[in-house]
Amino acid sequence: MTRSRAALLALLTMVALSPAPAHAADEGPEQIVNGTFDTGTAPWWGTANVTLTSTGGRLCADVPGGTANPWDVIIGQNDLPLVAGETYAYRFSAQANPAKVAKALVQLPVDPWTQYLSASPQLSVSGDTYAYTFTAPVSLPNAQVVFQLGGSAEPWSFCMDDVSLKGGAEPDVYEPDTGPRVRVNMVGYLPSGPKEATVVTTETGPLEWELKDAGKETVATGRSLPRGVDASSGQNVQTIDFGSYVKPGEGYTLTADGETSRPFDISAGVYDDLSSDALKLYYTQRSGIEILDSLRPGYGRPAGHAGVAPNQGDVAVPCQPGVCDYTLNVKGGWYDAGDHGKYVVNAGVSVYQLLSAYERDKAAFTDRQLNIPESGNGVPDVLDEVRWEQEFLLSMQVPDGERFEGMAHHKIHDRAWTGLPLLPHLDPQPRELHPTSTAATLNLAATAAQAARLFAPYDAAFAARNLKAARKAWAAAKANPARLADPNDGIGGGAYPDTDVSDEFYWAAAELFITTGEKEFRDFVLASPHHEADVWLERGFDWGHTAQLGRLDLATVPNALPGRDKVRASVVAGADKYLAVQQAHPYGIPYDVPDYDWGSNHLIVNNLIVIATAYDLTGEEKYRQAARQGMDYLFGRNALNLSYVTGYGEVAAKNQHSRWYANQLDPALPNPPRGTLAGGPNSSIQDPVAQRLLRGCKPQFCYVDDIESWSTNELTINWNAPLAWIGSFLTDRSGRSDCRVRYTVHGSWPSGFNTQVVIENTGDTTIDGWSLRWSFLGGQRVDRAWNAAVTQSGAVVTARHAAGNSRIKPGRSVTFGFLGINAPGPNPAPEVFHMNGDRCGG
Ligand code: 9MR
Repeated sequence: MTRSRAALLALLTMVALSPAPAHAADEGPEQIVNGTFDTGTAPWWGTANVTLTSTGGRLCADVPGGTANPWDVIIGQNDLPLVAGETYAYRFSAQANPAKVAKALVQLPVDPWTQYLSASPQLSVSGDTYAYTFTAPVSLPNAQVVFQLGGSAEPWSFCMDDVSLKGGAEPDVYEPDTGPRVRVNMVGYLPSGPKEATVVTTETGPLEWELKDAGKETVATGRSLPRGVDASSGQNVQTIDFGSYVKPGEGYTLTADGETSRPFDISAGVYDDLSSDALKLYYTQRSGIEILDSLRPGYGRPAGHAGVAPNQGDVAVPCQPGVCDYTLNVKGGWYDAGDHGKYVVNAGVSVYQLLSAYERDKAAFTDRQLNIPESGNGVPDVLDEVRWEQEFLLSMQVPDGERFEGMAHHKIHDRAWTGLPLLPHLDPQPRELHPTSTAATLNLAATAAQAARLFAPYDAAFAARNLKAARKAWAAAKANPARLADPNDGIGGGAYPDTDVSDEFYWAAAELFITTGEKEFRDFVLASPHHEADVWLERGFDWGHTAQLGRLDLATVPNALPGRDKVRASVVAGADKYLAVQQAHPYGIPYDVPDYDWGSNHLIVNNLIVIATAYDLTGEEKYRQAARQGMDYLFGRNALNLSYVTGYGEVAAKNQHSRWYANQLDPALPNPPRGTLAGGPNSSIQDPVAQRLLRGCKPQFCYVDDIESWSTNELTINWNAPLAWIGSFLTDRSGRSDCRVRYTVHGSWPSGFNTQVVIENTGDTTIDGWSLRWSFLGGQRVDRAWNAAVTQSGAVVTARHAAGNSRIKPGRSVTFGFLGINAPGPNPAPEVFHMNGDRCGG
């Protein structure tokens, strides 16, 4: 909140303040969450100048001296519901050393900070208990309780316990509306994909099911499979398999146990827009640039943090006091999530995954795909969008000649947390650079190495700048291998701490090796404990677990690592593990942990990405089918009967936590754009809304589509990135075709190379006319070709048959060749070829 000011200006509309006792109110329901501090200090917050600790079941803080006003130091809790006319009993015990007078307030959380209770308890060294009553003059869903502790010349210590606000209405017992008990993928099923649904029922024997078309005609029937009680939901469930029905159509429903599912489609196009929609979020997350309403109707807004008041950034951002004495221009980049912070480690994993989606299938990402300001510049839009963030990452690197030169600052954000809603350009908080960290530095090294090879065909200078920054970051990380982010540095922005950065080292070395082919990086990769470890955690990978990123790229991007077959096999082994988990799960989720993590939805997608990669590596259909099936969970086949992607499915999340897509708080603002993934169920429910509504929840139920539920319902750049990746995989409808390609570099010299390509027809019908497509790793170019017409766009090369070799009979082959122009860096043979749209081999 813009918590620290303005209390002086507040209109004091205190109502009926009187000393205890307060019998009636005392018997009312408790409104404070965690007033006994048995489980740490959440969801209590403090201003940037105090650190809250839970000591011996109390909350304590060292209050700094030298502040002028009571509101210069605050500890508080938000989102307390008040009901007009109700009388409340407010109690707490507190202690001060030396003795002090504090202010205890119950108030409006925003300007004019109207106070409903204002007391000035005299705190003693031995400690006392305080009790007050007041009657609320208004109904309010989000009052705040605050202790104002500032105004003291000397420092002092403060402790409190048993904070209680009783009275008002019994909190509603929250019952999510979960609709019909037959749970389907509300977006739809691919005709050739698996088709399963889940029925929640008390029945333990098989149930009859019917599939009906839009005209209510029954088109298929069968019996469900009892699965017993599912631990992730606590529900007795059965599964329905209607995979044998393949006819495309809209408005199908499934009926079982007297319940009819929400409607769904069967269509080859169900995922056609998913990747683009997921990618479009990044434009409206941009910092430092005006968002044009003409490109995103309803989402236009002025540039945020572009050096225009009331913003205090990001063109010349100082460090936190004592951290550095220079300023950096770190304008640009994407806002991380619903806050205005920009965090290098989270940016890193996001850039990685978007570039990885592009690198997997370069031809699928085109210019003009995303309707962004750069559309039409001849560069695939995804690269333009990623560049917006990568430029920011480069700007976070410590300049030459400064201490920690070459390292990256861990993050830049507001000095104190702000409230909702708050458009980026209206954020008045001072912005600060936080210390450098090894993890951030390695994220920069990894993504800059990736960018160096992927931008090479479009902007050689930018590619070279990235490679230079990557090398410098690598050297700086090696020189400072254990500068860890402070886990307590979480005021005004997330901490993103990580105690083990050996996985970031492995990932960065892998990217640098793929891009340069150099021995130093190869040796580092081979010696890393992560290289042969089983990195496939059941919980998935994320910004803090990045060995998997290196492993996936070493397996899929052409490179000359010794023992690469084993790397590829290890990805397939990981996929087998997730596949087994998914098959055992009655909801088909490749994630089965006793407590769901923060951002569980993206962890699930990341496990699906491992499965999808196994399909790319082996061509085995079971992996593709499993990747498809896993999406059902996100789109409604779940305990809440909810789609977690905005705009997808009949009932979908739409109030993800954000300061600017804050329609739930201000109807003049939009909801998050179509294609925005919600964080999803989080068993730890750290925010007050979730704590009030969801306590004791089974994992799948630990979610609420409320804008204030930041621990279950935020949107982030690192959650939409895997969604964009898997969306692209799902739209890739290429089958495997009966061909084999041998690509041989016969000779190379400093400026060029000579290549022969042999296409063999491994099927039993004649190929009549062919077009072969592949992508170069870096900036290589085709100069001239023979026996084929070869064209190139960016990294994507297309070779079409010549007049005399258009037909390839079964068992026969054709040969063509070309002279290529070398780019700096290695020139390994491409590994993925598409013939007439379908992937060769399998
Ligand atoms: O996604 C992050 C999650 O893995 C952590 O457990 C959590 C607590 O540190 O923070 C999450 O990241 C948030 C970040 O701290 C601030 N911006 C919003 C992020 C998503 O909620």
